[in-house]
Amino acid sequence: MRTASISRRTAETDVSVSIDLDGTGKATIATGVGFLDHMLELFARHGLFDVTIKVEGDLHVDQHHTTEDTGIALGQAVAKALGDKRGIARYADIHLPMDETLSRIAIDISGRPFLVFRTTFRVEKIGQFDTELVREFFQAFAMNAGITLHVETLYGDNAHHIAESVFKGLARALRKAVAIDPREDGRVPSTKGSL
Ligand SMILES: [Mn+2]
Repeated sequence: MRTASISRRTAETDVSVSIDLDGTGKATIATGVGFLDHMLELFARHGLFDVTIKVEGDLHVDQHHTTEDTGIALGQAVAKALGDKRGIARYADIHLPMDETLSRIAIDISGRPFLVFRTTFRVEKIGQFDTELVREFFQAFAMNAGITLHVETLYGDNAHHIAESVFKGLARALRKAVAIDPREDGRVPSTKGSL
């Protein structure tokens, strides 16, 4: 079973995450940040991951710690669920259109965390959500999942569409990268023998 649960408590947040990489897209998300919940529900649905996330964050400060720490815990859960990464496809990429926006996401489940993030927003807020927190989430996720993650929005205008395109793209690319490739026959997909 490729499942994992992570509980992470700091002075700023208390985060619980469970994930099943081989799920059906079922999401039970309550971060206290409506827009983040929306993005994480998309992530579960388009990844076909079953995801449960509960966060008690210091939202009286702002949404930064809650967003970042959710990314940390979700990344840790993905890494734990992947285990020794036997049999996975490892690499995947996708172009994800959302109306006028097009984003490209490429993933290597490498064990070498790295983020390239070439997505910008013309506005500071989507509703109550600070658009700069999209990058914070991706940074936290990539570092803690141990993946090389390249995100670029090739064009786009609407901030909600841009955010949605990168979250859906992350989900769709990750879904392909974690998929079991029968031709790997349970081997770790690296000439080094480990990832
Ligand atoms: Mn939407």
